Amino acid sequence: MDNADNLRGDLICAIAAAESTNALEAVRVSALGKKGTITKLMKTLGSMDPDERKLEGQEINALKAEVCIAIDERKVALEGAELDARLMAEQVDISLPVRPRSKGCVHPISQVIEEMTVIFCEMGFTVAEGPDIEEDWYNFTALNIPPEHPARQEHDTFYLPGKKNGDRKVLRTHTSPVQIHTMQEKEPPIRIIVPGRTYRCDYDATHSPMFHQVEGLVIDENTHMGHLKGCLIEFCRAMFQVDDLPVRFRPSYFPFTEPSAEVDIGCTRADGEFRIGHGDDWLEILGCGMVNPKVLENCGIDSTKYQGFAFGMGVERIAMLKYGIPDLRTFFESDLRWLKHYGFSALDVPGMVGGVNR
Ligand code: 2NM
Repeated sequence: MDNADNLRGDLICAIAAAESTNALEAVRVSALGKKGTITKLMKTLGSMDPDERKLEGQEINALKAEVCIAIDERKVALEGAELDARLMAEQVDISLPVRPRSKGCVHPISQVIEEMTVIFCEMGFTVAEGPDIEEDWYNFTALNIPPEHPARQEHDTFYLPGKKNGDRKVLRTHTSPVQIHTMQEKEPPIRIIVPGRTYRCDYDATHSPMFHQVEGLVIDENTHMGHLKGCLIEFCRAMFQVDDLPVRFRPSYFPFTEPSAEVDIGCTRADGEFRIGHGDDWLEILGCGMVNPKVLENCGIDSTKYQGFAFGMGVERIAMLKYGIPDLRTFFESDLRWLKHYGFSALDVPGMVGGVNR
């Protein structure tokens, strides 16, 4: 009896004094383990006479139950405190900046598409996308490109294996099929730009079989050539960061626009140095025009009510001019040293507020 009472006092004190779950576990083992004090006390029951054993047995079982409850309660308290301490110690400051010397970087093509997107989105355009594999009708016919047009020839277009010529699929040769889908599906006003991969069967120092385009389309009730000029002059100046950049519209021909023009920007080529801006030379950077009424009608748009303009440019060419990259083929060689040299920090996100102009 005395034994049990003493033990109760000692154990309750030890449980309360345990400062950690580990210390508490040690107390539990010292009492309830194989060689524990309570276990030993249990073993003394065997040598007692039946009456004594009954009394002592109840006493020891009560002690055991009391100690177990005290341990459990202490355990809950200690685990809670330990979790709180760990949560405090393991706090992660998610506002910390990324380590500046991170390994990856942004490919110049991605960077330039992002820069163009920011400029046009500031003007109220939204981004539209579509599949790389298209039907012949969306890539050519709807765009007023006749069956005998050279662009349709086998040596310019990647045709996918198909049954009849009429329903064979192509790798899109421009992103214009996305404009066709948009005009079919949406009521004007339409203001979209379409960045994406395009494909032509051509490979030399200035042509890659896969390349990138950004095209744009505006359709509204009173859209005219003045809107086209203002929009594209503004784009050229923002893109090349020259406020008074000379921009020239030269008459041209595309089946999908009438009238059509090619756009040149001013540049200097003196003593092997090349600069965009004022100078006595011109550099072609994009094609544009008023959307041919036939194209509008092909898409179910009433050409007596709506007009629009469209434009298209090659992303690689503009990236080469803006960032002084001399060889087109290097864009697609996945050379990590090249990428480190010409690539952009993932943190250098273009934006009109201090972004494009950095
Ligand atoms: C260019 C040049 C001129 C163009 C036309 C269209 C559409 F679908 F509206 F007819 N999309 N893109 C276009 C016009 C593209 O790229 C040099």
